Amino acid sequence: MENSRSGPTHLAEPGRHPDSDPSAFRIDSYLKQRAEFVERALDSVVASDGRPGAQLLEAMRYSLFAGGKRLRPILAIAACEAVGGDPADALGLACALEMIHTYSLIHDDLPCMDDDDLRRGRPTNHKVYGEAMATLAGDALLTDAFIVLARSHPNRASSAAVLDVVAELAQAAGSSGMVIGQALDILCEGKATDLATLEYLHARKTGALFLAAVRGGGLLGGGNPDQIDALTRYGRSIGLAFQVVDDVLDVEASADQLGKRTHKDDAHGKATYPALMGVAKSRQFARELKQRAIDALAAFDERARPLREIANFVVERSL
Ligand code: GRG
Repeated sequence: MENSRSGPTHLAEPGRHPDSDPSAFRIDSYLKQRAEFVERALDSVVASDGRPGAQLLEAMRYSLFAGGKRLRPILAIAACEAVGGDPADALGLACALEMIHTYSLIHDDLPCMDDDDLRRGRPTNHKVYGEAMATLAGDALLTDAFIVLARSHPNRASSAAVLDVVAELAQAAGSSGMVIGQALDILCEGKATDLATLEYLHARKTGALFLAAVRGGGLLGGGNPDQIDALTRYGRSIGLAFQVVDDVLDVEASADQLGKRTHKDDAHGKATYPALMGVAKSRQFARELKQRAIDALAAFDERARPLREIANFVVERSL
């Protein structure tokens, strides 16, 4: 009988993890190091092992290694470090978040959803592998994500805490999180939508994964209830700020810059922050949200510096 731990989803030994010398902190090198740390782990958990059906793994890896910013996994790791945990404690969650995020992008690009040809500067998954294989690659990434997380063994968290994080991630991804957000996005297309509805939609479609990242990272790092509460406030603000900036970039940036089609929100009749409050006010709102996120971390020490600087990165980014 096949070993239940074999296959492409076993989280291998993480290997050397990035060091954190607070005196030499630079956000760009922090983001690069943590992204590489996650990518090495992803390479081992979604690895082609020569079994029949290798094209499925190829399709999964095509989108997984297409050059994403790895923001959600980095947030999980940064939250874990902020409460005193080791980056490796959040590595299973980090991989799971990126796998779920990648599945959502593959499915979002399908002809039955946004029907996009370009993502992360490359042809979309279904353009290369066909709709059936792209759908299955997304399904497999979503499902395998939970194996990777459930099999992780953080040093500072109990099995019960890992189980809580599994449930929170499922909730963030499913019918009360990202999927309902996507459904609402489709249902609201072409209809008058007010700011409260837009915020409700985005808290689910994109915000829920950000929140699961920072809460999960904090829980796996052994954070106490006050710390998790603060991370929850940080996660809500940063998730919304990310989306406001995403809407602004869709209006202001070029397709070359973003590696995906732009101006599509308007073309699809979607409600956006720039459409409802204008670009300048949207940018101002994003900066207010950044400040709220940073204020939520007031009780944390220097170990929360990456989270504070990520808040700035999310709001000032250009891609
Ligand atoms: C199909 C269930 C299902 C959900 C799709 C997230 C989503 C829901 C659709 C993606 C559409 C979209 C562009 C949403 C805006 C926010 C977003 C997720 C942007 C892309 O995230 P980044 O900037 O991407 O983190 P990278 O490529 O850096 O990983």
